[in-house]
Amino acid sequence: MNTDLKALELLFQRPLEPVFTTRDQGKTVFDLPESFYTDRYRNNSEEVANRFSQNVQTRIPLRELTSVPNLDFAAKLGRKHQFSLFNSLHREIASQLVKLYLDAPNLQQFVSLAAYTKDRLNPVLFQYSYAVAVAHRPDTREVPIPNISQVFPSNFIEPSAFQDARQEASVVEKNGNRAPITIPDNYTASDREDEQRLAYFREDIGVNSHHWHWHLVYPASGPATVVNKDRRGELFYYMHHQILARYNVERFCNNLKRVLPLNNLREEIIEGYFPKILSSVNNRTYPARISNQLLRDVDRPDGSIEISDVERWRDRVLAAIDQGFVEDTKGTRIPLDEKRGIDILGNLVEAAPSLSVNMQYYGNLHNQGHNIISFAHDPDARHLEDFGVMGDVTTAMRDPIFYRWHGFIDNVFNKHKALLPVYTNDELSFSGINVTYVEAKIGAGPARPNTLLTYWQRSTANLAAGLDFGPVEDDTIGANFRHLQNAPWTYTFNVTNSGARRTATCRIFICPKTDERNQPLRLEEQRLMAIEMDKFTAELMPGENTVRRESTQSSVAIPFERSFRAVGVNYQPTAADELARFRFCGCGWPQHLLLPKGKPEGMLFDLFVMFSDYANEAVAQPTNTPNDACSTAYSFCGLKDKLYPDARTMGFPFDRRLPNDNLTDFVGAFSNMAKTDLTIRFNDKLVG
Ligand code: CUO
Repeated sequence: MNTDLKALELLFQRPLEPVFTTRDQGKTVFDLPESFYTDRYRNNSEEVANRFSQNVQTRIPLRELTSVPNLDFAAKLGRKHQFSLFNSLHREIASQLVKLYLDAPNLQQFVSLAAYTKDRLNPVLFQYSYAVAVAHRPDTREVPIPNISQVFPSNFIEPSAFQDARQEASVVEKNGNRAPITIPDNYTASDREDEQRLAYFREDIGVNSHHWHWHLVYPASGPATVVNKDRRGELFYYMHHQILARYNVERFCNNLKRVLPLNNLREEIIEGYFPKILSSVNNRTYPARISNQLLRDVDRPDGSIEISDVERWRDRVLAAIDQGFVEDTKGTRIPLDEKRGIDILGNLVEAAPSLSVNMQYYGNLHNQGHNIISFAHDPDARHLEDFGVMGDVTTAMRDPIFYRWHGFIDNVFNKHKALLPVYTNDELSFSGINVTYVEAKIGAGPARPNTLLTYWQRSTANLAAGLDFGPVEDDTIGANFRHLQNAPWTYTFNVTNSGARRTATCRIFICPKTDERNQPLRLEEQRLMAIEMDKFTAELMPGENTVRRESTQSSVAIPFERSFRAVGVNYQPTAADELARFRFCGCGWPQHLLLPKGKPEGMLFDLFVMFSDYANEAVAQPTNTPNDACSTAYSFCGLKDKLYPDARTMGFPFDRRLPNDNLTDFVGAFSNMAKTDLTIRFNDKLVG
């Protein structure tokens, strides 16, 4: 491998250690120009360099910088401060840094720039901006970006596990002999707290790293090439909408009622949250929020927010939705129509400063909500506490309040969608296509059709990249944790095509049938909680067709290995196609949570499938876009460097009101749709 590319990969490792220490399991060290050493080490740079170059196999020489950057713009964010993408100041710093990295004239200069800046910046800021740059530079396509849980594992696991990890690393030197570190189950609260029933979902490592990865692929600030992606505002709505749908359904599975959206910022927040995870930059646990906390105006050195600001923005956004248009800075009205409306709203509500049609007027609704909530415990910094988990995309989904805040945001979008015309027969039908049979069945054996299974599993993932301790010869530390799992299944659909050969888009959803009290849900409720399971194209020949699809092929999920793939040269595949897969592929819902938990006695869902006409939905991609092998989770993450591959609005057909009162009537009215009862049974055992 090209040493520059290797160097880039190694810069993800050991985020808190100076750049001159060894990497790659002690085998590699950078040969740094004298000017790269920070003041602290400059006087004895030779000694330092000698110390770390003993026993190394590879030395990677780095070039002098052709121009040394002025990093004053980043000085406001100290090395030990928490970095937040929701904070406008931090986002602005990151945006400048990303630009600096993207502007590096060639690969060698980019490597040198990254190495030079690494020890002069807040480490989380560095890792984020660096990852965004690696993901977007055309000459770094081959560099794998490690999962955030591997770079900053302490943001994901219970800290007492780290003591074990440290001990294990110093006592047991050899790679294969080290016992994985066990992360305890349910460590954040007792069952006295009802919300704890959802901890397996909120605190899942794969869920949180997906969310981090999504915001890495779709940053709200930065150079236009990075921010202004096809339908990003709509995707912000849709990805978070699906999280809410999944969370609400998961609540039903655990006999809890739907999330109460956080409509009133003046009311006490019932849900407390004590995260018990460490921040890597300052070695302190994330602050907690006690139960029944009242939100207050935030007035801190790095930003002030008044609750009344947020309320005013909310009212303006809602008024715009009711009127059906937004106004840009010149007062020009831009309609919130069926196609573009949701994209405009997504960028405006989030908000992405360069894409919001009028940031001054519609404000920064979603981000500032995160911030106000994240400082509820210390709004004026009198206790010198940093933000809670809601302040960081890496950790926000752990807190029950995340779902209440995003429940409110989702309702804003849903109000817009509800005002659009009901889908017409023309839009919903596909003439000549008749779906006659629907089935989902586990494995190839004699399993009962339409009964799917979930259970607990323990898995081990290597979190070594971010462990800045232990003998350097060996960077393998496994973290062993419990997570939900599902038995893989196969869908089978029989479709009769009475016309010529056609291409169809097959859309699969599951909808809950009843709420937590076993009361039947109306179609209008079901559609808002419809969970997208998969979407793919199928060729339909004249006559009878059988369409089969594996659950593991889902367009929303990525396999466990990809959520938790190991980093480092040793783990990287060499074959070109596999290497391609290995690239920027960490975005995607974790496969092990593809299916809601269900209930021990079985929980009933509607399994819904729709075949629509691909001719109306195909998207012509710009030519010369590189082939990207890791596009399997495109429903939530889009395609790298390409247009979103489905011309329908996201969530179709459930994103708008439907012409019927219940799902049976709806499906009955269209031959290109079908449904069946699906039971999800949860086996409360640890399997495998
Ligand atoms: Cu992903 Cu609020 O946007 O956390």
